Amino acid sequence: MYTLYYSPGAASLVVHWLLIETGARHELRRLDTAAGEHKRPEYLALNPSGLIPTLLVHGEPLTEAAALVLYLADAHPHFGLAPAVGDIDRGRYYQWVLHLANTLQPAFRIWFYPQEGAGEANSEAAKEQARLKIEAAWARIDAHLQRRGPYLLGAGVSAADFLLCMLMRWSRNMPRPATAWPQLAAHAQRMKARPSFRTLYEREGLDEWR
Ligand SMILES: N[C@@H](CCC(=O)N[C@@H](CS)C(=O)NCC(=O)O)C(=O)O
Repeated sequence: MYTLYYSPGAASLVVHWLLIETGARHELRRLDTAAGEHKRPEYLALNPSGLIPTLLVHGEPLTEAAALVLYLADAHPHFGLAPAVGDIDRGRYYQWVLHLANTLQPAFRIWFYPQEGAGEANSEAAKEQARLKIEAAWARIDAHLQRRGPYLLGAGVSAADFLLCMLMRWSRNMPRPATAWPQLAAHAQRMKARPSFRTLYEREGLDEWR
């Protein structure tokens, strides 16, 4: 039994999506970020960084969205969302999940919280650097999908594609969203066509980027 602490559209989205996709039994605890619920002592006891998401697995807290993606794919192997350990595709899978988590996600953090890195006075410059990094990542992934797609690992979807799709969603209001790149646009369309995506949107009360 899982319990997901989430906020609509936040980094918890990919975890929620995989819980739905795998049919895993779970309950949701919505955090009101405007009220600072994710900074209260009871939540910090679960996630000392005060960030979203946190997943309770049989009552034990796990954090870091990408780690939760890897964990859930392995915990529900019959869905085939992760290649076998030792297979070269497993290496490629790690490569993509870590690339997304280490390169794109931190750049989005700067895009959405530009004051964090270099202070309020330098927010615009920080955002501009983040935008360039994000766009460079889209170009790289788009070229990869063109050569080796339609999914990150080729013919079959993996948990990495869910993470990619969440990050693409975050770019929807940027000057050049991910879907400006044709292979990424096709990837997003395919991922959004999954029945689990509709359920996810209903449960999180989302409307944008359908
Ligand atoms: N590395 C963390 C980052 C999570 C993160 O930045 N979450 C954002 C929401 S998308 C958050 O908690 N923001 C609220 C805050 O920073 O106060 C993860 O992947 O779980």
